[in-house]
Amino acid sequence: MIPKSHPRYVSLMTRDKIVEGVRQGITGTQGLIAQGRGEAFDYLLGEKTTFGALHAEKVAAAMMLLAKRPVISVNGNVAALVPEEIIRLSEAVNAPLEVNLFYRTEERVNAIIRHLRAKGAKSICTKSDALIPSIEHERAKVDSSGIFSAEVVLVPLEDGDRCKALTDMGKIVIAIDLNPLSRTSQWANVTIVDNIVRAIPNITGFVKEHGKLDEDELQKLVEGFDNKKNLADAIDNILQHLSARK
Ligand code: PTJ
Repeated sequence: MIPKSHPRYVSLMTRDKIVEGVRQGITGTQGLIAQGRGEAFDYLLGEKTTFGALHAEKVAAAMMLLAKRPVISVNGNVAALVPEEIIRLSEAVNAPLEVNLFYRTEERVNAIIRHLRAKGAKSICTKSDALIPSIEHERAKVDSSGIFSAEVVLVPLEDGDRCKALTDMGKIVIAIDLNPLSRTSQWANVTIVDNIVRAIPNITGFVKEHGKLDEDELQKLVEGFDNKKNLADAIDNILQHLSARK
């Protein structure tokens, strides 16, 4: 048992959630490696939400509210780390959840659906009757009334190929990825360079704030967002954080 007074308490508890996800058959073993990579970037960013990430989260909230058909993609890491939080966001923006795995097995897809339902999720797209064009085999499978026909897709911890394929389909892709250099980060329309455990509650918070805004006001928040600049700022944040530690 890790005491709350431990200086790395939050990081260690997050790690435990991923380990528990693997134990429950929700998270893939590769999810442990992904979490380690994420942790390293989070460390370089100072383990806090930067001003740029907060802005991207605000834009993401507006985009999801503006979308007629937003969908939230859930993988094994997301299901282990932020199940309640992702359900809350899904309800706030009226976006169904869809389990979409990189290392897909039907067993794990069903385990995640059961896990989300047990946590209270009501809106989950569960068919796998469509394919993302140009993606090979299992990880191309999606729901025709979910990701396949969505206008805006939130993809936390996505892989680069699928992110590109979704943008090629004309969708607006919002990624959450602590690595500003990843192919996913580069391909997405909006990249939130933040830890998912902070990003999801922040987006939901902005959705609540934006609730009072009309469509034109939401549109103004979205207009002019430049993802290249957003990513360059994230790299600057890392450099500044490192220089301050010299
Ligand atoms: O459950 P599955 O089968 O869909 O598999 C999910 C993983 C995440 C294992 C799979 O998509 C994968 O291997 O992803 P990658 O290629 O390792 O990419 C994950 C990206 O997410 C990396 O750029 C990490 O830096 C980033 N990342 C990891 N943990 C977090 C994170 N970003 C935000 N918050 C995190 N907690």
